[in-house]
Amino acid sequence: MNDIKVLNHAADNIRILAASAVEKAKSGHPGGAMGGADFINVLYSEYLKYDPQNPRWVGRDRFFLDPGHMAPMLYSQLCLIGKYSLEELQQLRQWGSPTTGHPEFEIERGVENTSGPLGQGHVFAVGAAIAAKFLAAHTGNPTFSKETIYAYISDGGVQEEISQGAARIAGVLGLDNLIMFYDSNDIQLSTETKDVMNEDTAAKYRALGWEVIEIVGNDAAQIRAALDKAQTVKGKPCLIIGKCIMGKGALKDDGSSYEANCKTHGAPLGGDAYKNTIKNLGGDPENPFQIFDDVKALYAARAEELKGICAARYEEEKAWAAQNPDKAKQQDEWFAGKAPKIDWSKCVQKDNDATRNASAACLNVLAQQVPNMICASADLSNSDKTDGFLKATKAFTKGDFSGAFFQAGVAELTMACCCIGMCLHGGVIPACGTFFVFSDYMKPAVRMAALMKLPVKFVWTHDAFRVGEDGPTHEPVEQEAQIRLMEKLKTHDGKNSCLVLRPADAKETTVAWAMAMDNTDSPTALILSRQNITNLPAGNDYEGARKGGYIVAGSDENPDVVMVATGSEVSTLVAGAELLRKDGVKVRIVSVPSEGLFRTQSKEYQQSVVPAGAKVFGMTAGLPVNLQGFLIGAAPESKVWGLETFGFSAPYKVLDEKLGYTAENVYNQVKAML
Ligand SMILES: Cc1ncc(C[n+]2csc(CCOP(=O)(O)OP(=O)(O)O)c2C)c(N)n1
Ligand SMILES: [Mg+2]
Repeated sequence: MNDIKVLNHAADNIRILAASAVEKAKSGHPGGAMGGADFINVLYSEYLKYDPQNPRWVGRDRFFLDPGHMAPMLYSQLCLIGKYSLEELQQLRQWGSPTTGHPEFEIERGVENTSGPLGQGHVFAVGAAIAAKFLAAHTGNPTFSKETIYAYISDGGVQEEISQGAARIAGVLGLDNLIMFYDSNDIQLSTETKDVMNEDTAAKYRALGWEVIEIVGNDAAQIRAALDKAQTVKGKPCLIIGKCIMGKGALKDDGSSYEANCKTHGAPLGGDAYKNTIKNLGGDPENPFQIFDDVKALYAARAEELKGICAARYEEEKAWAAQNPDKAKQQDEWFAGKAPKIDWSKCVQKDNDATRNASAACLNVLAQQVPNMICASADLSNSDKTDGFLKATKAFTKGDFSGAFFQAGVAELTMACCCIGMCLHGGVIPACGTFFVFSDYMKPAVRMAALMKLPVKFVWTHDAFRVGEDGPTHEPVEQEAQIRLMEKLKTHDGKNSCLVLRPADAKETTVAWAMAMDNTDSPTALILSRQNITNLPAGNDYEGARKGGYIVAGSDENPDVVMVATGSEVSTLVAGAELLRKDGVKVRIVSVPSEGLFRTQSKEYQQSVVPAGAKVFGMTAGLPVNLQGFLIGAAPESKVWGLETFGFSAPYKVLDEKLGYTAENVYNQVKAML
């Protein structure tokens, strides 16, 4: 047992480092970091099980930070365990520095998730806890049952609506491998918490099925007792509510208390206030970036302890692997994150089917062939057709994770963040479905998945106004344009941050799913139709979809017009082309499931599909902007037929007529161009 005095000294050390890093950067958030220092210090010095030599150890405990603005606390803590140097800490928020303004996912450095948008970080922890339960059930490796997922949430995260979904899911599924610390410091960015919040948070979480422990969050002994108790809780997740003091130990320039003050939330303490604070905490304002000797000794001793802890766990893992060599090999493959091998010949598509049904056929194959895949739906599985997956497995229930389906309830953002958390945990491949129009509720998570390069699969059906009778609330118009912006947005290594595929018929859907499974670098979105779609012409080379855009079979040589579309509009163009050909017009049809991917092909290839100067006619059931990229360099007569208003409530065939998504309108529009 460590001396409480040493623990307090270490927490003060974190406070000094955090406040000093912010002071040096002249920007950042010292107050929260100083208040949370006691908890994170007790966690890392006595509880968190990880292998300093092997940061990717699959059975490690994981720490998910929700309030990314508390980066100085995390970096200072990780400094104490040698993951960042004191020099790097002094470079907080500077160009090229690993100590970025908000933490960015980097397992080697001990950062398990990117955080910044409040609320998402703790939901990643829920997803990771689900993944650990799944892996325990599906591999039998005892290490996964010993893993604890820790989350750290603050007032902002509790206020974000997503916390409701996360708490519900964790409670329903009885995630007793999840321990969350709530840094309840009564202060937030611009107000005191009481001005915006009067809930009984402890009662709320208890009502949702959590064990709740309430403590003084700056008392190391109470933190230790709470963590001890939390480890013993069975059948439910545990919340430790710590009443913390914002800016603990901070003094103003006149030497009076600067604690519990909003001003310390997001600005350096400044000048004499900073100096007084560092002195008050036992540091040297002239040379603040130091680790105290007793703190070094504390963490050196913990490193030794961890050696023993890890050695014992590795022994257990080895014994399991020796008895289960096939499973052990499979587990290694799962954690390597490589694309699984899939025999797509087993996927039989019906002719002229809706692409959501085609997706169900793919998902059924995946459920049978990819044993580490988890599919989710936000209460639409029979409509978004993720039930194709469900039919081959069963849903998770409290205490039983032997299935592979995650019924998320009506909570799209929660579902998406849980899937991200599963990816962050590693070892599993998550997919999740809902209606495309409700992707609006998921965009913040898609962005985080894209930023972290996580291969979550988003399945969005009911892709256009042909939802029909449900009316404009359910008819996506601008959603495709929104999500395709994520295809234009690149990661720092120059790759598209997202792959967005809207396949043109059932068979192209199989290729799209194959592409989604092959894509291990970024999230993939599949945009799928509710209504049936006539197959593309016989002999179509669907493999062309892998280039993002390709010429559809039956196209004419030396065309008078190049017609471009995605999804179901491609078959509308094919129907229109028949009428045009009767008039002697030569037509090329191009299916572009992903313009983003198409733009990564060579200029020659792009030109071979849509030549410069060609007369181009685009058709999209979304905003015209979806295809306007194809007008660049095209003949001036070129145009895109799209939808520029909200949708309407009517049977979809009526809408096709009224809105001009017919062979006749294709004919008329193109004739007017020629
Ligand atoms: C989704 C989201 N909205 C707004 C912000 C901006 N923001 C950063 S911290 C913060 C207040 C957080 O208060 P709290 O969680 O209590 O942190 P503390 O002030 O205690 O450090 C806000 C509004 C954000 N980061 N994410
Ligand atoms: Mg707060």
